[in-house]
Amino acid sequence: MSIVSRGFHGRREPAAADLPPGQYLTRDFPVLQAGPTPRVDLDTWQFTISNEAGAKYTWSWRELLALPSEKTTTDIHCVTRWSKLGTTWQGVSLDTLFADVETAADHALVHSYGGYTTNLPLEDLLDGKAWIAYRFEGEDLTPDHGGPARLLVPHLYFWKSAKWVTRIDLLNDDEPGFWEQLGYHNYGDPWREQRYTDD
Ligand SMILES: Nc1nc2c(c(=O)[nH]1)N[C@H]1C(S)=C(S)[C@@H](COP(=O)(O)O)O[C@H]1N2
Ligand SMILES: [Mo]
Repeated sequence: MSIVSRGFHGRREPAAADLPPGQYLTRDFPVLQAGPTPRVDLDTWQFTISNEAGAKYTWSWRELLALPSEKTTTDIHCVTRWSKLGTTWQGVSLDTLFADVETAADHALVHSYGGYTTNLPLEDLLDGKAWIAYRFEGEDLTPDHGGPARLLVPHLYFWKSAKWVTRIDLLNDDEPGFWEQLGYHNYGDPWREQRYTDD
């Protein structure tokens, strides 16, 4: 009998159908990032949406926490081929943050503290598909996983889920982010195995 129960966190046993092509299952939570973990002070933390006309919508940490939050349980898929099933997050839906934002733009470029960027279509941030997440498995999100708050867009490869998120620029013309400039796919759908530019 094993002392460590596989069902310890209440996760279901995975079915092969839960894994996108070329992915393997992991139960750890690897830390992947291009640079050091930035130190982000909650007193000066800001999240801003900037529309294509330059209008800015900004929230302080206190204002973010005052917004209605959601809990979501979802699978995440890293382009380096690990997938983690049934992860539970809490945060604010981008639908809530975009409620009063005036825009006709189609593209978003997400910016993080530390300079990381990633791009995606604005529609992939809306309709219940993305969150600014600040809790993971019932605990405050740790700095190595993007705390105090990260973007969570689980239907795309996990590099789109920018850690230490601070700004989303809405753009009329698409602009590639950090990994997208370095040869990763512009969209990154794990189910279509869109890893690299020409996939
Ligand atoms: N700011 C920032 N966000 C980032 C990254 C990064 O380097 N910097 N790496 C991305 C990549 S490639 C992955 S797989 C996930 C990893 O998140 P984790 O370290 O919490 O597992 O963060 C994504 N978000
Ligand atoms: Mo990644």
